[in-house]
Amino acid sequence: MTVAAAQMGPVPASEDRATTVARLVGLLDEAADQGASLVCFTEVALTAFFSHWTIDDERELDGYFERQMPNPSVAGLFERARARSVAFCLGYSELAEEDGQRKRFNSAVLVDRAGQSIGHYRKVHLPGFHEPQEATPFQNLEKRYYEVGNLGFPTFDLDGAKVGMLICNDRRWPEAYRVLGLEGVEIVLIGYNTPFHNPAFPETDRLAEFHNHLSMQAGAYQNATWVIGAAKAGTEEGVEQIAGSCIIAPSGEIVATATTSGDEVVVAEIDLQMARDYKRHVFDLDRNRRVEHYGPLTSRS
Ligand code: ING
Repeated sequence: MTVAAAQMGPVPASEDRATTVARLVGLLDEAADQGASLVCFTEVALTAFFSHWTIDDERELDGYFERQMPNPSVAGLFERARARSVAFCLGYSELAEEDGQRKRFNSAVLVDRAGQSIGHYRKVHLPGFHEPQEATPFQNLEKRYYEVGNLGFPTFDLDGAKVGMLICNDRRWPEAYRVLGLEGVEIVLIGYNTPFHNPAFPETDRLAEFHNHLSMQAGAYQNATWVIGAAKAGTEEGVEQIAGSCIIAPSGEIVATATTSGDEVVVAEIDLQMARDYKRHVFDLDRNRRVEHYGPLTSRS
């Protein structure tokens, strides 16, 4: 099948949803024109990555969240996808009502080629802090604005492929891929908003792009799966974010990558059989894993 990573340039805090959704529709059209039947959009694709600054007013914060998915502001994207018969994954900030409580998640939805939502994921690994940090050029307040996802790491059947979703920091954690790998995942869709600069550990800034690809290439190879990574790139509200959107094979090889830090579609034809071959001939998890020795992985943090 032909798949695409739909990289976005910055989404200014001042940009209205209609403008942003029009950008997403344009990227979907461009991917469909190149034969793609699955498009991976980025994390928090509908707004600026507001976790990079302090918001004290709850109503202002609510403005960055979606109460339903789909909803009128994104209907155009769902309709266009159905018209072009293209499935997609979309990252967004979710304001849910659960057990009579408002809960906020950094979420992603998987939509099939008929425009129906068939998958839902809520980011588990929230980096950063709950309290604003002193003397840093920007914040990461995901622990302040979002709760830890409560849907686990599910997989979904899409056009004969087993598909899973991760979000940003999740891609740095081998456990996240492995749960999907145990389900036989064949395509992992990952959106990310990643600054070049880590205020707490600036020595690693020069490696931001290397660590991005390293994490996803390792996840792909070690779980014999295709990985599609889609960035929100460029300088958004003063924060310079890496690009590097890419499509990675179960061999760990990057088969296609972005060459800009703006809105860009990265397309590749992938063969699911390659994932099945790596599962069978390299890892064969059922035959080779020794779970009797892995206890600490789930009993110690
Ligand atoms: N952003 C970053 C990411 O994991 C980060 C945060 C950057 C953590 C670099 C550690 C090192 O790509 C999000 N949104 O998770």
